[in-house]
Amino acid sequence: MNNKQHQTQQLAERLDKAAITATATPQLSQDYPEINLSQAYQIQQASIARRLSRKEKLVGVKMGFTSRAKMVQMGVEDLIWGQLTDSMQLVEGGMLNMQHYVHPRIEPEIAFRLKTSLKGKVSLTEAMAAVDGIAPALEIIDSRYANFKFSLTDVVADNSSSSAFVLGPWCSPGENIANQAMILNINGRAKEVGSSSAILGNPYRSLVEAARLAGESGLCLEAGWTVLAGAATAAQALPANSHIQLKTSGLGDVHLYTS
Ligand code: OOG
Ligand code: MG
Repeated sequence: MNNKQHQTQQLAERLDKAAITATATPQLSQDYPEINLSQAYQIQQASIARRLSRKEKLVGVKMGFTSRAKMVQMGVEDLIWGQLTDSMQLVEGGMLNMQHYVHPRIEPEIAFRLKTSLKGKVSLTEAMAAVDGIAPALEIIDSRYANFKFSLTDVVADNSSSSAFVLGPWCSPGENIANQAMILNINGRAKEVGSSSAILGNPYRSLVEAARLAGESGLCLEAGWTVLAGAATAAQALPANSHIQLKTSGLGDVHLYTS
């Protein structure tokens, strides 16, 4: 193992431990300004390998910064992606234990379920043909960095803040997803109101980008996987002892409780 590979493993361990212990860690870019995007994805990959060695299973990928609202909120302009494992999935209407997270936030999203694999450059039509279900989804993001502040390489190394997700009922992909109203309610109050069209104009475009970006790292989106298209609005801080609901105009709702 050369020095860079050793550093990649060490930083993956640092981020993995920060996640497991729900303790914030300083931004990697402050200590190691030389880390580039390619090494950041290698750190992400190494942190996922640690999860897989603990018997977690890869179940999909998530896209980030696919809406203007998210780019503006976090000050990052590039599309990013991260990986989802089975242990991150919560049951619909389930309870999230806030003590397992540093400073979790909640996002209103759309999820795709794939019936066939997608790798590399695919057309919009090919991406649509690979989907056998679409669902409203809540993503819980939790940056492992202090104050939820990071650079592009920091957030990529940190698996794009992935921490948990909840899927609502699967609908047929024939439903119109390009112009769904998305209302994020916290304790019965609308905290974010947006449209699925905020996600790259059409959430299916996010699936095209997911296949392309994962393909650049040699990863194929597999049949049966879930792909989260990215938040349609800015994220909201997740309060304790609360009821969270995403209401959509035509895809149904998804719920979560926090302790
Ligand atoms: C990065 C993850 C962004 C989304 O839906 O845009 C993301 C972050 O904001 O911490 O999940
Ligand atoms: Mg998200």
